[in-house]
Amino acid sequence: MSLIMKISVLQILALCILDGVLHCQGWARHTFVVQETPYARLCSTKNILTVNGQFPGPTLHVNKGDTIVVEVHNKANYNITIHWHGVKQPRYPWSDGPEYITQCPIRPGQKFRQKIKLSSEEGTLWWHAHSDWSRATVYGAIVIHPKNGTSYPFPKPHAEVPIILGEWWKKGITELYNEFRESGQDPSVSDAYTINGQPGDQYPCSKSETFKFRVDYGKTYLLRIINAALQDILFFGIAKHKLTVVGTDASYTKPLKTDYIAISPGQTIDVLLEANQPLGDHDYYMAAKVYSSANGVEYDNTTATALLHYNVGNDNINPSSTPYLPNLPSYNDTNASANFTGSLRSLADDDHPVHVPLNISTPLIFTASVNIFACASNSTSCNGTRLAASMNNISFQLPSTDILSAYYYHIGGVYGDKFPSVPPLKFNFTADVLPAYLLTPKTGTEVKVIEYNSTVELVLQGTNLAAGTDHPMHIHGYSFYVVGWGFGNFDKDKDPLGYNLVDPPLQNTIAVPKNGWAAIRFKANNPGVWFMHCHLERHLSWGMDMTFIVKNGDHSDAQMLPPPPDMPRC
Ligand SMILES: *[C@@H]1O[C@H](CO)[C@@H](O)[C@H](O)[C@H]1NC(C)=O
Ligand SMILES: *[C@@H]1O[C@H](CO)[C@@H](O)[C@H](O)[C@H]1NC(C)=O
Ligand SMILES: *[C@@H]1O[C@H](CO)[C@@H](O)[C@H](O)[C@H]1NC(C)=O
Ligand SMILES: *[C@@H]1O[C@H](CO)[C@@H](O)[C@H](O)[C@H]1NC(C)=O
Ligand SMILES: *[C@@H]1O[C@H](CO)[C@@H](O)[C@H](O)[C@H]1NC(C)=O
Ligand SMILES: *[C@@H]1O[C@H](CO)[C@@H](O)[C@H](O)[C@H]1NC(C)=O
Ligand SMILES: *[C@@H]1O[C@H](CO)[C@@H](O)[C@H](O)[C@H]1NC(C)=O
Ligand SMILES: *[C@@H]1O[C@H](CO)[C@@H](O)[C@H](O)[C@H]1NC(C)=O
Ligand SMILES: *[C@@H]1O[C@H](CO)[C@@H](O)[C@H](O)[C@H]1NC(C)=O
Ligand SMILES: *[C@@H]1O[C@H](CO)[C@@H](O)[C@H](O)[C@H]1NC(C)=O
Ligand SMILES: *[C@@H]1O[C@H](CO)[C@@H](O)[C@H](O)[C@H]1NC(C)=O
Ligand SMILES: *[C@@H]1O[C@H](CO)[C@@H](O)[C@H](O)[C@H]1NC(C)=O
Ligand SMILES: [Cu+2]
Repeated sequence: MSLIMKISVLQILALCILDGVLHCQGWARHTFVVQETPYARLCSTKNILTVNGQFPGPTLHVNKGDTIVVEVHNKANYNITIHWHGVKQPRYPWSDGPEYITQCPIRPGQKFRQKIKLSSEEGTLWWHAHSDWSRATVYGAIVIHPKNGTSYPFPKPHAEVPIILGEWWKKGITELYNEFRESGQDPSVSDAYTINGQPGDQYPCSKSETFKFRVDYGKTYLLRIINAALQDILFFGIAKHKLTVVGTDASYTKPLKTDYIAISPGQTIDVLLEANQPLGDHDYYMAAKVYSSANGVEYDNTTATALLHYNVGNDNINPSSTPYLPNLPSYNDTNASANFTGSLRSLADDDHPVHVPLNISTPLIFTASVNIFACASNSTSCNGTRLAASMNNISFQLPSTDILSAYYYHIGGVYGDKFPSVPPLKFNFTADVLPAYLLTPKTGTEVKVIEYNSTVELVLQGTNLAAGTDHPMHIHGYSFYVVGWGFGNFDKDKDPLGYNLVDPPLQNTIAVPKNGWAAIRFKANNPGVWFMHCHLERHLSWGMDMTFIVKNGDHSDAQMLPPPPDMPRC
């Protein structure tokens, strides 16, 4: 035991010596202190949960393939966990973070050393809290640089910046969450969207703090855009400037020139911005606003802005001039959202080959539905019915101890292994009118167990139960190829003929279009317990979730690594 410890210490030292300084690039250590911090926005101040007092939280800079260590200290009064969104954590689900799936919460006063194991990811990812709705303010960027000696598959930008989109409520997040839980209805809509934590000058008391990005005419910049909003897919654009998409979810794409992007909660999109507008006396707004497709569901119709400012010798912007605003699609423009998402293509060149599974061993079809339950009989605030959500008609219930330890230590009674491979009932999923008897799902904590190295095709089918809308589905532990999508019901005979098996985008989050479907493929070569869920926080809380258990392979390098000694306990 102590010999092993000594060897690993020596290995770490060796890496440090190779780097030539007392700073170990490959095994960098960070400390995240989760705490309550007062922040003023929209003319009032409230305490929010932050990491190290920063909002947005600190950016982690890593190189492709690194393993880093983050020691998370919980100095707040709430349970917390941290998830490294899009980091596959090969064979090591222990640090993945979703509460009661791979770990018990880090309780107030406790700490947890998390190991973040990067592998093939390169580009932009992010980290966020994964317990209740604390991710509303507990988030930050992960910037994954190319390995030393390699570079971007595009000319090196003059500079780069994370652009993190978020959502702000005047009331506290705990209050918002408790009201949502008690009412059984949709949550209150946000009071503002934010860009790097700032709503921008379309909102009161926000002008002086507006995020400002300064550029030189003629240069090209890399924007690493992250949607950290709780509840909404967003449109984003910059007035009079084209964006060239070059990556999504830490995987490069073929360059795609566009006036706007649609970005799902959970998703990241890297774009190049050419500062090519004639010098004038105006600034240009970059702006984010909602895409909300559910009929009759309220939405926040405000617009967050930041400024794109050209450095001119003597800063001759006329202070009374109004910056130009971008023209973004209308809040309900499903075509604009689906069309953008469907236009992404993997780079698929010699240095960035695609490995789409072609021989599928495990075909799966999961529906994603919004549902309705009767109120609990003892509820005083619930009015007749409450909203719920499900996949394959099971509304997922979080257990009270984590599924990963239950699996690893063979503890019974925590979860069942009966998650269905196909919808238990076939109906016209996207019909305009559906019978009421379909509306109420079952509840349960069911997992889908799959063999190591299975080749999985999963068709995610949206339904029009309760209210059809888009569902940004996110899977932990994997990236997947999006081989097809469409509106209406998936047709297993016709739709596969239209699949893109040549250069489909590699993502970890895919917006399943309103009353439509998306087909994804991945090879199940990462053993462990991996959560899959809608990244709209209200749908996640209502149960639009499930869990995969990917079994160990025969060889020792195809098996889960043992847990760290400081796993939090329930
Ligand atoms: C990266 O490579 C360069 C030479 O290509 C070398 O000078 C530098 O020390 C390397 N940095 C690290 C962190 O390995
Ligand atoms: C947003 O909605 C509010 C309330 O319905 C309305 O007063 C306002 O004009 C709307 N703003 C925009 C920009 O559509
Ligand atoms: C979008 O909303 C506008 C009014 O707000 C409505 O006129 C239009 O029909 C809607 N479009 C779709 C596709 O629902
Ligand atoms: C979306 O596209 C379909 C056909 O491609 C068209 O029928 C429909 O009117 C479009 N909707 C909007 C809101 O543009
Ligand atoms: C997006 O819309 C454009 C113009 O309407 C069309 O040419 C293109 O095929 C659409 N792309 C997708 C993926 O639907
Ligand atoms: C496809 O996979 C099955 C096992 O799942 C195997 O028996 C078969 O040989 C494979 N076919 C091809 C063409 O690789
Ligand atoms: C209602 O009853 C359930 C158990 O039946 C319990 O878990 C819950 O805390 C109760 N809620 C209230 C508001 O009393
Ligand atoms: C309760 O539901 C009824 C019928 O749907 C509705 O008329 C009433 O306004 C609701 N009350 C509250 C407090 O939401
Ligand atoms: C399913 O519902 C849609 C929308 O109402 C309708 O257009 C379609 O014809 C229906 N499909 C079947 C097979 O009934
Ligand atoms: C879901 O299961 C419940 C309980 O068995 C059933 O009443 C309902 O019709 C099912 N709904 C769907 C969409 O399968
Ligand atoms: C898993 O698949 C890879 C190739 O895709 C192969 O090299 C490896 O041997 C397989 N492992 C097992 C345990 O089947
Ligand atoms: C915090 O987590 C512990 C361990 O799971 C649990 O017993 C406790 O109820 C949680 N506290 C809150 C406020 O959720
Ligand atoms: Cu959803």
